[in-house]
Amino acid sequence: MGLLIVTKEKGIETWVDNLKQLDSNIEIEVYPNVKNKDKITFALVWSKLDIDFAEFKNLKCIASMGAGVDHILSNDTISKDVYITKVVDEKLVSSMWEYLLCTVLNIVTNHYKYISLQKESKWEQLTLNSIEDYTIGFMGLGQLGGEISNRFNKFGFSVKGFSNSKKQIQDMETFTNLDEFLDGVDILINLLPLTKDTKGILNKNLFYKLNKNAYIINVGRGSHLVEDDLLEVLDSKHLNGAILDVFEKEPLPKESLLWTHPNIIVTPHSASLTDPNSVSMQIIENFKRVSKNLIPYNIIDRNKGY
Ligand code: OXD
Repeated sequence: MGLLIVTKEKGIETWVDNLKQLDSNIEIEVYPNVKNKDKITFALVWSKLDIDFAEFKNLKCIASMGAGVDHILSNDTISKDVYITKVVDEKLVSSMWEYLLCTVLNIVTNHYKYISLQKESKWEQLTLNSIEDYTIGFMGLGQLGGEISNRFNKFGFSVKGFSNSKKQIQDMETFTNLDEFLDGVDILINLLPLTKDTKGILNKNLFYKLNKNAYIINVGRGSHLVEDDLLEVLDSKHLNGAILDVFEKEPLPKESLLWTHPNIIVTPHSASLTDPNSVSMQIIENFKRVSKNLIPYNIIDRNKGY
């Protein structure tokens, strides 16, 4: 029984140390330096890598290092019998909540606009707004979206939620019809999973259904957004701004127009990051479960894509 780590990102040593501390007998290999492929029963995967999972004949489970699994599902070498799991972790929820709260309050208090005005040494008092003036629309009401939309609701914002299947969230209007959901939204937050149905969902057509001067916050996946459409609608002045944490191509290429657009804030996929210290325990638990032929926790539905 062996565990394989597959990632292009840094931090491999932290994962290895944490996993070994929890199970000193565990055998860990790091892709692509695999001595014995037949020993691997469990893979812990982050980046989209050109790996042929079919070569790992005894693989039982592929665990995402994050909440998203699109990087795994885009690999078509995974047998139907292999479980795919995602991370469910309170720390992911709390860091995403802090990022979004800070972003939304910067919008409400005009801080993004004041930063631009300061660059031109311009003293200009903008209209004072308050949280009651904004309706936030949450796309995606899963573990992150469900909990965080509820926190915004309790904070005093008017909140609407959209999801593929109907969700009940206390004191919140939820929709499965996209047009009904978009009507009246001032700040759109995307936390949808990336599937064939949601790819490109943040497009021109959708932007024009939001209130004039609305903001887009994309913390889902880069491929949800049609970048050229966003630039066009920002320049048409229908949208006021966009805060983007995820991109079609990461790291965002130096020549991307998104870096320099005056109404776009770019952050480097940092809204919420998996903390190996917090998550290693659930990885070990699932590694042990599949070793005993038990179903792992937090498996995703491959047909739905999340
Ligand atoms: C995740 C992410 O999927 O960080 O957890 O994007």
